Amino acid sequence: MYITAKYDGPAPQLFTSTTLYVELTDANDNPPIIEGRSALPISAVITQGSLTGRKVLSVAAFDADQGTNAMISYSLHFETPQNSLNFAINSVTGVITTATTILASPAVYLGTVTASDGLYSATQSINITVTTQNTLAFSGAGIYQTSISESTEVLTNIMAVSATSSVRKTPHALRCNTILCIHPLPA
Ligand SMILES: [Ca+2]
Ligand SMILES: [Ca+2]
Repeated sequence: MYITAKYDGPAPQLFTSTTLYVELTDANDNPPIIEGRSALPISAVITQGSLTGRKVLSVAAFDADQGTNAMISYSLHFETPQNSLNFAINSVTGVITTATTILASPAVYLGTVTASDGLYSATQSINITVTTQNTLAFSGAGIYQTSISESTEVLTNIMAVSATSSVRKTPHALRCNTILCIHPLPA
């Protein structure tokens, strides 16, 4: 913009002008906004035994300001503080990963992700469910041995083996019993 000065004294009248440069700087007047923010928790499911560094979920936010006023830092807090030992959030990317091998199961972790620009912040609740890993194992060492006579009749039972599910233990064990038989050779 231009500035003009005018001399109103006795003649002659005088004028002079100069240029004024004004730099408009950004003010931090916009809060971070979480993309797809929901009043309900964002849910994720992982399996018991998930190793350290496994991606669980991510939260992203944008900010309409510029420069440092739009720089967002993410943090993660759990309702039960010691659960923070199990998960970590990348403060720059908002990606949540396991921070240890997840052994607890079944379990539900309730937490809140905060996106902050240093002045304003936005939050999103999260819900991480750990499901039990179901494995099936033969009883004992899983190695079986027996002997039969060469004259054993066809369809004679020679041995029973069993396997147990890790999910359904006693008294409601899921038990699969298999009878090994001698079958006739295919025609
Ligand atoms: Ca901002
Ligand atoms: Ca601004």
